[in-house]
Formats: sequence, structure tokens, C-alpha cells
Amino acid sequence: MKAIDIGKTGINNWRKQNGAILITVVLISAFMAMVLIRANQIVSYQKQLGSNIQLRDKAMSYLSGLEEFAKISLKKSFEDNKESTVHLNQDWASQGFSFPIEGGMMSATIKDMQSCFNLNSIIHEDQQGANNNQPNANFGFAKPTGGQEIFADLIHQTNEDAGLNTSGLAAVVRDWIDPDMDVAGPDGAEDNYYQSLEIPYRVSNNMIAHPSELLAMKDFNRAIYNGLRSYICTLPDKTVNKININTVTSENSVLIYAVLNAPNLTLEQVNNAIGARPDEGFGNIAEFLQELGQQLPKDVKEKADKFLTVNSHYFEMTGTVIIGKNGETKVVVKTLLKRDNSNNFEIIGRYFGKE
Ligand SMILES: [Ca+2]
Repeated sequence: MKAIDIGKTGINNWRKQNGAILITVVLISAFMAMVLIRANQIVSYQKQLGSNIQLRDKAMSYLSGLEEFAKISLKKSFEDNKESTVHLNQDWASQGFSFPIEGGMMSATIKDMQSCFNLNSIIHEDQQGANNNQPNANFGFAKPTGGQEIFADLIHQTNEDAGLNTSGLAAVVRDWIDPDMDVAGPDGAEDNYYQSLEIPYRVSNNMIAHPSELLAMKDFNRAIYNGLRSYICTLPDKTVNKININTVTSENSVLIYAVLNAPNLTLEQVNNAIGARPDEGFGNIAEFLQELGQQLPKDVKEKADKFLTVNSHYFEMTGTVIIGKNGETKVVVKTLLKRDNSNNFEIIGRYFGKE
């Protein structure tokens, strides 16, 4: 047979082709390796995601159990005590409870939600006013509600800026909540104001769901909000305008001071009266006023009867579940509970988050 002579050019071509094949094989191998690494990452991510979802579902189930436990223990506390008042020495107000759970821990504390000023009560009509929606001698604007006056004084007491227009800020909140588009005073704000902003938005004209909504309102800022935060709350009922003198702590007694807003009455006197509170709380408002050791004007006594109470119907459970190998899943819920006259508790709201 005659040998095939591929010659020098043939050998070079063959070497070149071999080199090209080698590069292609290396590239394909590298590509395949990258695909495998990425696939592995996706599987690992999906696995982690699945595990997180499972842990979160588990945490939610535990929180649901905590809520039921809170309802039962609140009911038991009030049935055992058989008292007509709500105070901080009752079982529900103890330091809370915690339980170990599989792979973690769950805990809860309960707070009386009538120990703070309900922002939504600002639009509750003053019971003594003829009709606050009707313009009157207040320069043609609606008469400020009792809640507006208390809130204005609370801003004054909790903020260092003496130049704040507190009644204007209270009018802004009233306008934010009330369903109409009529400004509640020269400093009030309805759609016209919010629509003229650089980034326009609309007035809510609805009840406030969380105190932080204040930050979206005209003239409010972080400093005013921070000053107010520990004294204010939002209940989904504007008629809840009474603050329980038996559950307000002495650190928060400025709240009661703002309600009374009485001439000659000092914050120290209110503090002392709260400090002298009997273990079982005051039996009624008259007992508290007596403890103040002051002859109060008739209108201040009426204000006390209208805006203070010794009873409560709204409570908040803060439930926390920490779960996972390294405690990596933490879920916090604030559950609002309403108490009826038979001491049954109904869940009327939930808020997920720290604050
Ligand atoms: Ca409005």
C-alpha cells in the first residue's frame, strides 16, 4: 500500500485543530463546572428558603397558641379577682410568661391599652359640645374636641421646643382622621395641603392604624414623635377616650397631668398621687382627686370624670417566638384584645414588628 503523505502543512493543520479542540473541551468543562456550582447554589438557597418558611410557619403556629393562652389567662385573672377595677397588681400585669418550645423559646407580656392616649379619640365628639362639626365662635372653625385639647397639652409637656404650635398640630391630626375635607382650624390640613407637596399624597380620612402615621402628617417630625411615643397608642374605636389611672405608671403620669391641665396643679402633685396609689388601685376617680390634695375647679373635676377611669377593656399582648438551630428565626407580634363585660376576650388586631 502506498503511504499517504500528509506533508508538513497537513501536520500543522492537524496540530492547530487539536489545539482548538483542547481549548473547546477546557471551555466546555469550565462552563459545566460553573453550571454545576450555580445549580448547587440554587438547590442550597431553595433548601434554606424552604427551611426558613418551615420555621416561620412553626413560629406562627406558636404565636397563635400564645394568643389563645393570653386570652385564657386574662379571663382567669379577671374572674379570680372579681374586682370592678383594673390595676397593675392583678395577675395579668405580672412580668409575663415564657415557655421553652422545641428548638427555641416563646414569651409574652401584656399591657393595658387604656394606659395611653388613644389618638383616634381626637375625633370623638366632646360630649358637652353641642355639635363640634358645626362652625361656631371659634373663628368659623369647628370647636376643638376634648381629645384635641389633651393631645395639644401632651405635645407641650413632652417636647422641649416651646415654640411648637401644639393646638395646630392637634388640628392636623383631627383632619387626618375625620371623614370630611374641612380644615379643623387655620393650621389644619386636608387634601389641599398634602396634594400640593413635592411628592403629593392624600389625607387618610380614616382612623390611625399605628402611631408612626403621625410622621406623614403636616408639621410633625421625628423629635415630636419620639417625645410622644411612649404616651400614645391607636385603638380602632374613637369612643375609647378614657385613661386608666390605675395602670398609668409614675413615669407616664404626665399623661394624667395633660388630661387635667388644671391651673395651680403641678406635675409633681400628680406624680405623688400616682406614687401613693393603693395596691389594689383607686376605687374611683374621686379617690384619686382627693389624693391630689387640691381643691380643683368644677370644670377640671368634670374633665377628670370624662377622660379618666379605673377600668379597662383593651389589652395588648406582645408575643415573641425564637426558633431555629441558632435562634435565627424571630417573630414578634402585637395582638390587640378586647374584653367584654363577661371577661371574654376577642382578638381585634395584629401588628407584626418590634415597635
Ligand atoms: Ca379629614
